[in-house]
Amino acid sequence: MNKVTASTCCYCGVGCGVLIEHDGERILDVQGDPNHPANYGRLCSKGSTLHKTGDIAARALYPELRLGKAMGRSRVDWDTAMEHAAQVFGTTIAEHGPDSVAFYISGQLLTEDYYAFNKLARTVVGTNNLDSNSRLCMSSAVVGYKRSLGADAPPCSYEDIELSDCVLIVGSNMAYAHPVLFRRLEQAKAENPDKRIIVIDPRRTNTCEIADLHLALQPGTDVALFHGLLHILLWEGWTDRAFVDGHTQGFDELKSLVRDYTPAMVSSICGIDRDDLQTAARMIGSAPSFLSLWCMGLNQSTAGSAKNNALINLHLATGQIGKPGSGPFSLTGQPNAMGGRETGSLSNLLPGHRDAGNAAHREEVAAYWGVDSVPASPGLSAIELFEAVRVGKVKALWIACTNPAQSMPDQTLVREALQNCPFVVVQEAFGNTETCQFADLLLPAASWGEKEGSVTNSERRISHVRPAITAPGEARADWAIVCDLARRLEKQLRPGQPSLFGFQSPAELFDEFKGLTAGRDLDYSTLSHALIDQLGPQQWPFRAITGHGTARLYTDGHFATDDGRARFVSEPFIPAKEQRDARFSLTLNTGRLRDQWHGMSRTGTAAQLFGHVEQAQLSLHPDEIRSRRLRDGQLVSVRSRRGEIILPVTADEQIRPGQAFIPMHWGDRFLKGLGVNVLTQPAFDPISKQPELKQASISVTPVALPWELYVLVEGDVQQRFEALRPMCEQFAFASFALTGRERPALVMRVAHQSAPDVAVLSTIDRLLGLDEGPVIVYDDARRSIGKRVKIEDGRITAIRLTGETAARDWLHGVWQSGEADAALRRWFLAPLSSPPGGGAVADKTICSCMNVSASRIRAGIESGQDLDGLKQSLGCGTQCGSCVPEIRRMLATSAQPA
Ligand SMILES: Nc1nc2c(c(=O)[nH]1)N[C@H]1C(S)=C(S)[C@@H](COP(=O)(O)OP(=O)(O)OC[C@H]3O[C@@H](n4cnc5c(=O)[nH]c(N)nc54)[C@H](O)[C@@H]3O)O[C@H]1N2
Ligand SMILES: Nc1nc2c(c(=O)[nH]1)N[C@H]1C(S)=C(S)[C@@H](COP(=O)(O)OP(=O)(O)OC[C@H]3O[C@@H](n4cnc5c(=O)[nH]c(N)nc54)[C@H](O)[C@@H]3O)O[C@H]1N2
Ligand code: SF4
Ligand SMILES: [Mo]
Repeated sequence: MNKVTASTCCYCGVGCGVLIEHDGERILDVQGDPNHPANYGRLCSKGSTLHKTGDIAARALYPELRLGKAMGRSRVDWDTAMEHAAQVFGTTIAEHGPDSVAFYISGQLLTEDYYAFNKLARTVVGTNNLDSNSRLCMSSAVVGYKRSLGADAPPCSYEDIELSDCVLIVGSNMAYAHPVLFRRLEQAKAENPDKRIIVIDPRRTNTCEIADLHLALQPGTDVALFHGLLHILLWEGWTDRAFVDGHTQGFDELKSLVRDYTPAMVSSICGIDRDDLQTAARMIGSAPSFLSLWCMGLNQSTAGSAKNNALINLHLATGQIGKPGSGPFSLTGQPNAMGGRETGSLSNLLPGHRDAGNAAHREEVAAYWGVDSVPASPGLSAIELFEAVRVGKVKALWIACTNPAQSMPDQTLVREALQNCPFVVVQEAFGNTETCQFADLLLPAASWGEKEGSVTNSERRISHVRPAITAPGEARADWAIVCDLARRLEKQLRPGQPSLFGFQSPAELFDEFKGLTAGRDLDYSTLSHALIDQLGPQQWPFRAITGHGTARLYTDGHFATDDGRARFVSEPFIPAKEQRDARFSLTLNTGRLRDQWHGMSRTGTAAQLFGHVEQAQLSLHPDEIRSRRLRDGQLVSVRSRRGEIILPVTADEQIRPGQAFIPMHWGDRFLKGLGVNVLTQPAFDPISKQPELKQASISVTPVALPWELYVLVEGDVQQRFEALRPMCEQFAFASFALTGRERPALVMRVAHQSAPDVAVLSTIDRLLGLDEGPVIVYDDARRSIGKRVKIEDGRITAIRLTGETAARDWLHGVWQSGEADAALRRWFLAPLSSPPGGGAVADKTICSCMNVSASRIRAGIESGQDLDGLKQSLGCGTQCGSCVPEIRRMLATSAQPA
């Protein structure tokens, strides 16, 4: 009998409720939970394919230990693994002090996992060296809220997206990164076309498809833009003097600062039209309610804190906060970035929205935990932490639920750090991530659908995450692993004292943690897992007396500062650290794709999710491609001051000339090289310590790699991938992807200066099963052209092309059609590998749910169909709706005169 378990999606900070259908052992299907207030049943392309991800062959199943850096890891039992870890950590602490060890954790952990890590670091170990990947994500927003409003609390609710008259989306590509919220906004705009939407982003993203105004500002110039808007608001008298006088502080100083930010100056700094600036100010200044939504375009910057505060200044100056449809609303990235902030899981924080640098806060927390003190010495933030590891100050590093060897900037240094670190523990659900390569001890973690706890989404709403099935192999829940370590360390470091880690369940951890929120801005001390089950997900602060949470903060104009007044923050515009110059003449921007999640450990196991974008690409404006004499699809070397990768280049009208974009998802697995972050810079914001992942200067030069290899093979894709990947180190370029729905296949593309040894090709053939069975072979050794196709039961099951690979897209099509017909045989006998009838153009899947390709949509548009017509005839956009912005764009572009 199948069962259904209500839980949440493990991807983004929207925090959608899901209904997991399962048989107790396997997850069979996922639906949106109609009762969950974050999504009311909707899911995006990632949430709705959760059950198709997480291939067991990619999971970490057993603890593995390496006893010397030159050795491989071997399987051990949990007791041996944990005893070894405790012994190394204990000895390191005894010999070098508590700050010689560190924990690097994640916004994808559950609140209970987070709390356990926190208590362990701050009590038993006695260090503030506990930081999370939220440092790369939300830490500028934390600073922004605290400096302006007094507490790290997003004041709004999702319903404000519907209620607002004017929505400013800045540095956020919601259409891809928070699709279910975008869907709500799209629908609200359709119902009320007077609703104004402004998008501020250097790229013309799909989010812009519903915008009334798009300001394509120069990268990193947001502070100047916000100051410029305030300048106009003041000049036009569009500020709320009564609100400013009654509820804020510091306006005069800000006024004198923004006096200099004249429309002329701002339009020249930001590269935007003066009229557009004026229009934006009018939309904001005249709107009955004004909401802003932002994300990494503001946070990931050396001016991240200043950007956040300059934006919040606009809300304070117009009194647009604390009322329906109004307020500054940061979209959180990860599913539980908020829980991390609540439990104090950045090196400078303590649980319950407290600060590690505040003596009174330290005393409160120490008293609650029943310890003499918690450490006062400042902890290391992510970038500083890896640098301390690299230079040998930190000697034992515990990494959980994050993949720094893919996601941190300046990979060359990060990998040097991981390589040099005497002891690296990686607590991971998937055993093949970039960081796992560096693990001396790999601990298999239970993952989505297998673990219990709680998460807080962007609108402060706490959900109960419920397990559907048991974890595979010997994988254990994160909280349980941490408590196990803590109890073993206690024996060494707090001998004879009662354990602080007697927790038997996540509910017990929650119940202890929540006491630390009592009397604080986020107070949810009366909530419990059981109460959430009874009342549904709740927004903090939560009061037991009323029995419900709080939709909106600061409705009485009283802020979380000492005197109750919000603060204007006056900081000048400072340009991004790296500017274009003669050598590195393009500004590289990085960010998300619609269907991939970060380092792809989960989404990279589902062929369906590669349909939209199959490979890593460098996007440049068509003029830039032309003036550099490049061809669309050509391989180029992309260099920054820190490293190099080789990628195909592609023309993209969304990017302005002078700029470039690479998706953030590719590390060293699906692409040869160290991934996009070998290019990015570690420079960080002085207050939030968040690195500038959105701007790095690069150069782009063509590379000549005439010898090509193309491989497509069905079946056992994970195993084949693992086997083929190491072989690609010898080639200049290699890229992998999955393809196909019913019969997933692995695709590999390689390019090199010259043909490799025949032995290399034979090994590849063996790994592909092309060395035996019904294989058709054509070889022209003189021109090093080779074709091999395996046909079983009339269907292609493996392809290998060498020399040149012009027929690859056509062959992919033949494979997909399932029929190896006469055309295939004719092509085989031809001396060249060009496909019959010229080359087929690679077709991408636009609608992933209904499997509708770009070419079919284009044909529909050419036959005169509009969005509704396309939905009806092709079914595209009728399921999760994540592709609708792109279909709108295709309609809009085709409507333009050529
Ligand atoms: N599909 C998908 N969704 C995700 C994720 C994922 O991996 N995949 N990850 C989740 C996480 S952890 C996060 S943090 C969020 C991130 O969500 P977003 O921040 O919305 O996504 P990004 O693509 O990183 O960046 C957003 C935009 O910032 C723009 N930008 C770059 N520089 C600047 C600038 O100087 N100023 C301004 N105004 N804009 C700029 C970029 O062009 C980009 O369009 O997404 C979450 N959702
Ligand atoms: N260039 C560039 N770099 C970026 C960004 C960018 O925009 N541009 N964005 C940054 C941002 S905002 C973020 S949030 C980071 C994200 O960077 P990471 O945190 O490195 O991203 P993930 O790949 O999601 O890593 C999470 C890991 O946890 C594992 N995992 C999944 N579930 C569980 C579980 O239940 N327990 C455990 N223990 N492990 C689990 C997954 O397999 C995965 O390997 O990337 C940052 N890096
Ligand atoms: S918007 Fe998509 S990825 Fe985000 S929580 Fe909802 S279903 Fe998951
Ligand atoms: Mo993030």
